[in-house]
Amino acid sequence: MKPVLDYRVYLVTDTVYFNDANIWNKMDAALRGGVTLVQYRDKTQESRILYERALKMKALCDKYKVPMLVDDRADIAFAVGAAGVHVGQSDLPAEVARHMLGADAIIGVSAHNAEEALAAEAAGADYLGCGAVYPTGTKKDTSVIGVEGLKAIRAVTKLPFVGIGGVTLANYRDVLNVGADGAAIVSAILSADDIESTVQKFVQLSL
Ligand code: 3NM
Repeated sequence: MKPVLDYRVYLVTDTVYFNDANIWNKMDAALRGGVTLVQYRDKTQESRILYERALKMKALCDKYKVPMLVDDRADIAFAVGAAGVHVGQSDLPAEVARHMLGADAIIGVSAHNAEEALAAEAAGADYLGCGAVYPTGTKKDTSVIGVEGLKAIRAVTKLPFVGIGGVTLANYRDVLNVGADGAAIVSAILSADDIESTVQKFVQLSL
């Protein structure tokens, strides 16, 4: 059966954080704090390293019973038994990821506007990642769509979607208030001084 995911506080990783030997303690703190979903996203590594890190991340997520998705790489998602994959507009098409991972896999698709949201829905996406909501230093090749952009996507689809890009404790409620089911967050969690309590605050705000 396809799992029902909780998109509220969706932690996404970035390659730079894996340069820090402390990354696994940071992930553990985020999971202890209550992140509801994790995406292993690591753009610039060779497949063997991706596989080994994804396997380690999956074991950690399993300890907290939190589902894990893999960015871009359906093969790595399959190899480690992840819940699914998240694909961007220049990654494998959603239909192909679905064919590779099966009916019960979660397939997330990045959508920057209503047209991409409708195309993703037609392709069988389970949820959408929409952004960048706010300016972000974590991903260079994106542009800001604002909460207005999220509203336009909410107007055309009933699929669950998360806002991504520049989401912090200060603006998280604004993202939920325009109808997003949650937010996907990198730096506001992984760069926080106290990761566990920061995640607890996001969770509190989501209630
Ligand atoms: N995708 P932070 S923005 C991975 O716009 C990613 O599609 C984006 O990082 C998009 O929470 C982004 O540190 C990075 O701003 C989000």
